[in-house]
Amino acid sequence: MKVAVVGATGMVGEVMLKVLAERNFPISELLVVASERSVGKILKYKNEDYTVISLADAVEAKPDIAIFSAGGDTSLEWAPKFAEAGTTVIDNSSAWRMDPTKKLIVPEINAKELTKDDKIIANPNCSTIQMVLALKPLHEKYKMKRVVVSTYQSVSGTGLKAVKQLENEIAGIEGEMAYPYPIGRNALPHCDVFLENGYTKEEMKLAREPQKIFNDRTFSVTATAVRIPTAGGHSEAVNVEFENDFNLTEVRQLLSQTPGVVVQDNIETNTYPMPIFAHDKDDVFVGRIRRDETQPNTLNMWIVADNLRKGAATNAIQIGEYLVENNLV
Ligand code: A2P
Ligand code: 11C
Repeated sequence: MKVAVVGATGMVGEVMLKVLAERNFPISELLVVASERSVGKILKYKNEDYTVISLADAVEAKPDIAIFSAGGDTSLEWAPKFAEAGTTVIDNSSAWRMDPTKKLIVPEINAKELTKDDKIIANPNCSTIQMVLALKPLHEKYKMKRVVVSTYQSVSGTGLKAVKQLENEIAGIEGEMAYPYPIGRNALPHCDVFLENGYTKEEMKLAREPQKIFNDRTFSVTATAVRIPTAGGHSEAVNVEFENDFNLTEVRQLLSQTPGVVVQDNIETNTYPMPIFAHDKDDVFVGRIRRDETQPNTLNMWIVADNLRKGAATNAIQIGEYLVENNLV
């Protein structure tokens, strides 16, 4: 496959190159693409040097697959140009996710929807991916009615500038601010921009994307998204009400048997998911599994994943793997 990584110099782009190499993605030619500012820069892939090229040159090269993580505006402008040239675009931005003509894919859940005609495929938001992966086997078995999620999101989700802000604060250095307030020793109930309904865009991604991924509008999700001073890894407290009752042993069993999900749940040994355990891993970790004692058929759990991996790069590359394995590119 001729593969382009668009946004290769960015935080997610860097992880994409790493994950492509780790998984030995079948690449015959690799194009690393970024803004004009970075053209000519050298990036490493499998210990070899690759020179960053522009978007225009990348379109002309007609790659089979282009994996984008270069922001929504770049995707809106350039994904259609690649698609027109015959390239299949897997886009990690929020640009196309809710477009009814585009599919929103978590491979373990709905890759079967993909066909050769899907030229722009959307990768869901990081905090959505880890939540739906854990909810999938439970929804199939007990049928979800309502989900209440509160997130504890790392600064890496915002990008390099936010990582730098946290590092500067820890080192006591004054520098550029990515957030309107300090993030060290703080918690900001403010991820992405505020919308007219009083929610943030991140909260509305969590509310809307799961229905599209499950192709099911019979359940609803409400969210509060909070930024915390963690370098990497998003955590979520998830409360789910089901139509049907469950038993906790079976819930743990269902989750343990789900590809991509790892149960870490033993209060006797203080075993529960944390960002420091999830770091650099592709799995989604679930623990603190317990019954909500305030109402029937309701479960509480704690879900953690590396937001740059399963939440972004790994999920996008798994979509690419599915396309290749099923001759869809
Ligand atoms: P560049 O490094 O040249 O600015 P992050 O989210 O970590 O900031 O990364 C964003 C990625 O998207 C970077 O690789 C960045 O390239 C790329 N990017 C940003 N704006 C554009 C643009 N207008 N055209 C192409 N790539 C872009
Ligand atoms: C965050 N979820 O941590 C974001 C980062 O819609 O893909 C990714 C933004 C997106 O703030």
